[in-house]
Amino acid sequence: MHIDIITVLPELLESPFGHSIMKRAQEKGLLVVKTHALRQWAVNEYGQVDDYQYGGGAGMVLMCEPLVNAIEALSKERKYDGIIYLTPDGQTLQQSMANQLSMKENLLLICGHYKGIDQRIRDHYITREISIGDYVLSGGELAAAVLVDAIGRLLPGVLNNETSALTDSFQDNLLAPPVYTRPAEFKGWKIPDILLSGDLKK
Ligand code: 6GU
Repeated sequence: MHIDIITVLPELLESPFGHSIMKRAQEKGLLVVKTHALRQWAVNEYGQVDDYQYGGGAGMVLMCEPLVNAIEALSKERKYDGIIYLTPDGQTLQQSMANQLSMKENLLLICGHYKGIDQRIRDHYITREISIGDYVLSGGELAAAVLVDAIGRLLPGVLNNETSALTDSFQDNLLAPPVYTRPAEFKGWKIPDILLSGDLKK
């Protein structure tokens, strides 16, 4: 799977995919994540990508032109199965949505910032709007990181048996049981006897 991310803050997305399972998924060639700084499509030499909103009101809005140029440039490289805008007023991310998206080949994620992006981009390019919960973040980057992690770990071959997604708490809508590791007693706190019984089924 190939995921492109357009952002005004590529630095914010350097670390989330550089460790653990996301790192391994990329090393195995199962996942490619590329961030693209929106500023390379700025409208002037000052690197401008945002402007005041019509009608007044506080906060800047990401402009049409840099976003259109970014989307068009990246769309020449590959055909996207979805152009997703991360926004707090989008559809709330759920496991079923992650499952569905993990079956796509190419995704383009757009991170909003400040007051968001010009509505015309949403009207003409965005195929899906996703939120990661009912609270407001400063930008879509952290939400994009959450989405990519949720999708990436589902790609066939990314997880091994031990970490299989099929036993995840939310995969079957059941809560996972509590887990313990050695020692069997710590500070007088004992693990449940049944775990020491040697009976795997129980
Ligand atoms: Cl996708 N973006 C922002 N800015 N805030 C959020 C969010 C997204 N999801 C929950 N809060």
